[in-house]
Amino acid sequence: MGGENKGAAKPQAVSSLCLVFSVFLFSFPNSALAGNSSFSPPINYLIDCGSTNQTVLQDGRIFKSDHDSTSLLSTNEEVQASVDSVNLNVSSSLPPSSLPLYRTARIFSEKSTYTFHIPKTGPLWVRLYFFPLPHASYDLKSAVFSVQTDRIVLLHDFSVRNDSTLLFKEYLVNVSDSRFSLKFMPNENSFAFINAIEVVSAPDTLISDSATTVSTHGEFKGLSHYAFQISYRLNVGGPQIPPNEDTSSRNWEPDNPYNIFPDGTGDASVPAKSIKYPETGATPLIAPSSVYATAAQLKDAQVSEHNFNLSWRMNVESNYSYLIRMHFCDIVSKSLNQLYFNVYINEMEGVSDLDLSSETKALSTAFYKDFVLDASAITKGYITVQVGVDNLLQGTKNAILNGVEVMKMSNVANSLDGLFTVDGKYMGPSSITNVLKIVAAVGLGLAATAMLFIAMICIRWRKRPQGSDKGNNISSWLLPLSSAKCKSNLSSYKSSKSSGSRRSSKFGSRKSKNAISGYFTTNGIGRFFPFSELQQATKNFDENAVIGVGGFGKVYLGTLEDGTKVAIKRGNPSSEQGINEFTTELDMLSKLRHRHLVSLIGFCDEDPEMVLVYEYMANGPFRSHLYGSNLPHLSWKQRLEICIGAARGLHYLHTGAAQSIIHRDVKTTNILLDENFVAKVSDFGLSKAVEKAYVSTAVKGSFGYLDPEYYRSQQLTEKSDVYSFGVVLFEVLCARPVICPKLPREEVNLADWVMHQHQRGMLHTMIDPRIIDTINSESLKKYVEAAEKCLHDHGVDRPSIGDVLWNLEYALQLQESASQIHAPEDKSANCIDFRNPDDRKEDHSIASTSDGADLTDVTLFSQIANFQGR
Ligand SMILES: *[C@@H]1O[C@H](CO)[C@@H](O)[C@H](O)[C@H]1NC(C)=O
Ligand SMILES: *[C@@H]1O[C@H](CO)[C@@H](O)[C@H](O)[C@H]1NC(C)=O
Ligand SMILES: *[C@@H]1O[C@H](CO)[C@@H](O)[C@H](O)[C@H]1NC(C)=O
Ligand SMILES: *[C@@H]1O[C@H](CO)[C@@H](O)[C@H](O)[C@H]1NC(C)=O
Ligand SMILES: *[C@@H]1O[C@H](CO)[C@@H](O)[C@H](O)[C@H]1NC(C)=O
Ligand SMILES: *[C@@H]1O[C@H](CO)[C@@H](O)[C@H](O)[C@H]1NC(C)=O
Ligand SMILES: *[C@@H]1O[C@H](CO)[C@@H](O)[C@H](O)[C@H]1NC(C)=O
Ligand SMILES: *[C@@H]1O[C@H](CO)[C@@H](O)[C@H](O)[C@H]1NC(C)=O
Ligand SMILES: CC(=O)N[C@H]1CO[C@H](CO)[C@@H](O)[C@@H]1O
Repeated sequence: MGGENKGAAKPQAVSSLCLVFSVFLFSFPNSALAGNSSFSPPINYLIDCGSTNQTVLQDGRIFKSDHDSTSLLSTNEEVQASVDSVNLNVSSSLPPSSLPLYRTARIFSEKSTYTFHIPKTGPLWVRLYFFPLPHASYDLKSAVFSVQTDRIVLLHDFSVRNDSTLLFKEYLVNVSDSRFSLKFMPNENSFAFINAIEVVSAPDTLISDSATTVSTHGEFKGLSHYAFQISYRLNVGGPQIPPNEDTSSRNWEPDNPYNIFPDGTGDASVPAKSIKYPETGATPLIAPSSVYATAAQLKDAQVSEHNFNLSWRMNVESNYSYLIRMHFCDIVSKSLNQLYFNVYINEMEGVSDLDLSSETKALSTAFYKDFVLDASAITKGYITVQVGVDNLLQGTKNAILNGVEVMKMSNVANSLDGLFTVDGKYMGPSSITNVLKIVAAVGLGLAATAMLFIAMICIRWRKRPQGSDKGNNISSWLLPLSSAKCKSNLSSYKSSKSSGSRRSSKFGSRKSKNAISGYFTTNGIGRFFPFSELQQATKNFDENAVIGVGGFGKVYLGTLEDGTKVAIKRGNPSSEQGINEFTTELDMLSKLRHRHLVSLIGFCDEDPEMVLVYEYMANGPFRSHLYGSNLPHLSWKQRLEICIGAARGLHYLHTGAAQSIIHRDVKTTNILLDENFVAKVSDFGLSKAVEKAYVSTAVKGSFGYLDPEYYRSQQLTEKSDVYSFGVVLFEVLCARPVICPKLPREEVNLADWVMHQHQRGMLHTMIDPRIIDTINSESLKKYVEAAEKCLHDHGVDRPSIGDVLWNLEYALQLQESASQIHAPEDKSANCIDFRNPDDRKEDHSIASTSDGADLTDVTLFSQIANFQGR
């Protein structure tokens, strides 16, 4: 772990709400500050882990909470209720100057993954913030864990033992996939934590492929195949340059702590404006002009003695190679061809007679040089960088250095911490070879013992990676959570259910109903309602309170004593199907908790009444916002967000619970919208838990949405839901009923007709005319592509709902980025007040919490989504 970067976090005062606003209104995220030379990262994920609110730093950067980043990052939101997500409120134990990011943490007791969309491949900064906050049930100082990307091990068996140190780790990784994941893997019997994460694009030109090898002076090729950890980044001869003043949100430390003979060093500086960049070579993205505008040089007295090196020493970890980048800019000479000096790294000559004049052809012009220092050349645990007078040549006796960066390079195991690969394979000197050596030395007599030893090693060996992999694979989305608790309770419920003969009487035997209520009480999932309370809540089931009718009976809007509005489903005792659906729904909902599933508040089972009580969804069914009512129409972005929410709910059903669950009745009337237009999937009356790969069952579902394959074969799979969801997607795009008997025969069925029209290139004739002009064509393309795949005849050809979800999110990003490009005023003007009301409404639907997060969603979106605008 070394001493690298400790305490590199820079001081920040607490930002008050007032400050939040002023920062927001009058300054813009880092790129804007840097003016012309700015780089707006196409990927810019800033996450304050474990916080409930977004966090605005003084420099204007906004870190979103990982709870409400759901529009950007997919979440398995089951985690919200979990003990693993803990908000820590201990501002007292932190240095007052520390970044607010350190004030909350998220704790993982199992392997957990953050997954990010990567719209543009290339180099990425990955920045991690750690601080072991005190916590009642977790001693974060004792946490031991690993952190990995898909290919690179960033931290292995890592722990933060010192609770007076803020730890900041910065990496540069190359990403060539459209997804990037960051995995937190606790060691056995331990857990992991993280305070904040940045995943931000780095300029493509940042690292070129070649450098000079210090020990051989040869060329080192293939740098782009390495991952790097930033060990040091020094602005030599000048002050700290904080992230908001850098072109790529980097922090540059002052060099004093590393200067070995500071007495011999004089600082030089010029105004940053006077720094020029050459046509080829250094650019503002390599280092901002403020780095080149300051330098260390020899003090006059030392110059006259001619024999003095300026020297900096930085502790590093042995057994890694390092990329060392030195920045030069001749701001000390009066004219060209006066300054010649030597550059040494670990007492080896890096460059002799470096002549900046011939490199840059002008004074005050930026220049940098990359060196690779081989692991074998680091024998004492540090790197020394020196510049010194070249006594052989004429000119001024001086030497300068403007900046230096030291970056650890990934090793044979693709690791930046240890010799284990991401798969847990050990790449060091083989321990088995060692054992064999022992065998040879000790002789045959001990061979058997040694063999045993080998066997043990092998067994441990096998166990390790598998065990660490298994963890939890509920979903690839952000923050998966164990469903173990659910499972154990589920099985007990299952057994009690099968032992009680539920269908023997109208509502099942008393015994099974007791089992149900017992289940609820032990789990605290729902509340038991006395029937009288529900009578009161609905004014004795007043017909005027009816908001829907289902197979089992009617749904009423009720108001509980505390004023909470709820939807109350009252079973119809005369309907056998109703009872079945009723029990299925109770069964399903009691094990499912997800932000995008309508949740059950409680129930009542006073004979003969059986009533379910749900959260009330103020905006009703999605369909009524599409057609057939006078409600205002939804924008394309809102529709996308609702579809994404519904897809997430279905994805959770298919993959998130102990068993895969097939909804079987996906349609726009079963997608309900809450007061913020957050979509929730409802009506589990027909749902089936899948025990085996296929379930053969009587065909049920809704006409127009029904999977033709399921209809033919009666084999039910998750892909039937995917089909229905594909129909929903076209219904949303076209805003017409899926079956419309009044139309000419070939147009009656939406799914058939839309595919037909699409094949003829006539899709535009079908699109909802109210929004057609606002849909970005790329977004539309992606969306239609996804919808079309869902409607494949054969289930196997259809994507999983997870893939559909992914594509919808991508379509949303494309729409977002397009609106940023076409409406630049939205970006530069502040995003609160000058937008039209329609747009503002959309933002509310993004914000999943009511705490005003919509304010910043806009900016964050513009940063994240603006990947086309470069
Ligand atoms: C921005 O930089 C480019 C070259 O880097 C230059 O040509 C242009 O004039 C600059 N624009 C402004 C507004 O400074
Ligand atoms: C979240 O932010 C809102 C308003 O910005 C504030 O009222 C609330 O106290 C914050 N909550 C927390 C937990 O900091
Ligand atoms: C944190 O704790 C302090 C007192 O210890 C309290 O005043 C403050 O409201 C708490 N903040 C949050 C966000 O809970
Ligand atoms: C923790 O860090 C502080 C400051 O960095 C240092 O003074 C102290 O010795 C460290 N404690 C341990 C146990 O390493
Ligand atoms: C890293 O990215 C560069 C371009 O950004 C690419 O040429 C190179 O092949 C990548 N390396 C790896 C290992 O993916
Ligand atoms: C400067 O450092 C190099 C390498 O460490 C050394 O060979 C040289 O003698 C030093 N020069 C002076 C003047 O000390
Ligand atoms: C470096 O590697 C060598 C041999 O692989 C090993 O003996 C040594 O302990 C390692 N050093 C460190 C600091 O890990
Ligand atoms: C995790 O899930 C992915 C995709 O769902 C699958 O390919 C992979 O094999 C799973 N891993 C484990 C360890 O179950
Ligand atoms: C039977 C069973 O495992 N019940 C458990 C259900 O979950 C609660 C708390 O999560 C446990 O206390 C019960 O033992």
